[in-house]
Amino acid sequence: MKKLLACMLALLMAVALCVPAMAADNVVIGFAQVGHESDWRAANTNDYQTTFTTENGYDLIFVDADNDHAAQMEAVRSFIQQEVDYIVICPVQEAGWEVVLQEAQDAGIPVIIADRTVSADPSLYTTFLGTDTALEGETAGLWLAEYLDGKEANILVIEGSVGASATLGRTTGFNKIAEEHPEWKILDSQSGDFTQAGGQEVMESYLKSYAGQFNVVVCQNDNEAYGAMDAMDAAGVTYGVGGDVIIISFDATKEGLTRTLAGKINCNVECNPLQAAGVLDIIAKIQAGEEIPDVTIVPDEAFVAPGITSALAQTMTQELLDGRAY
Ligand code: GZL
Repeated sequence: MKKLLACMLALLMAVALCVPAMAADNVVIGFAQVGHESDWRAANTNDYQTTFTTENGYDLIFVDADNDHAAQMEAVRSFIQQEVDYIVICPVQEAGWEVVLQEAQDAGIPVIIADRTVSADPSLYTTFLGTDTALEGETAGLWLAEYLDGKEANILVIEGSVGASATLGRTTGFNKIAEEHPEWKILDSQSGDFTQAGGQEVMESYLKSYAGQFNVVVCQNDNEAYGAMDAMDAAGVTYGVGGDVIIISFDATKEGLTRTLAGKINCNVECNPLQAAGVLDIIAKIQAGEEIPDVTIVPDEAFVAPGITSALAQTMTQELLDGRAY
């Protein structure tokens, strides 16, 4: 009998060691991430996973929705069933969130919308933390106006994922400035889905339809810019400082700024992915019963290639690049 009890105890201990520890008093967070479409997203995911650790008193239940809105709503419903303490959503798309946010609210679970916005009424979620993508789009437009100084622009746009607030914001912001410039023409604007493959595919199509007709390509993230560069390289079209085509990109990731420093990207508008600390601060305040803001905007800046001076952006240097956190 004693031997049997000893074996059972050893077995129980072995099982306990295999199951990742979810300490009883840790704060449990359900995190519904957009997917893994870009370098920016990888940096954003890593930031959450290295911030909300068990050692820091959190248990992060992470779901990668692979750019699928339905999968993301399913993840949120699973968090509700698991009775997590908080839900954080980086929404794939802006629309279609009313019902599931109401379910989370009915379950008494605070929801933090992060990175991208939703069109649902703000009363349906606790707070938003992210960047101002419309301002990012405006900054890109204002820089182009400064750089062209009255010259004509025939512009091709490679948009981000359809329906994503980052796409909608950057497009609205850039177009607001473009409308002030009758010497500019936006020839086309299609989605590259925030991926390198998407950027290459759209650029290949543009090179067929608009060969020799354009002098500016606006890529709504760095990965699309890399794809566009691949397509232009294959077609023998020059770009960047001293090239025939001006490239504007968004995100200012390490690779994006490396290519900006190399003069391949003329202007790169930052979108800061390091947002987990801000979300943690909000959760800590809620835990402590403190007031929290309805909206927290993570600040951005812009960068330009060497040889370009701008009142709107920093000129890239190796020192600046070495100091970048992502
Ligand atoms: C912007 C973010 C966007 C990035 C892309 O806030 O949602 O999604 O610009 C990413 O790189 O895919």
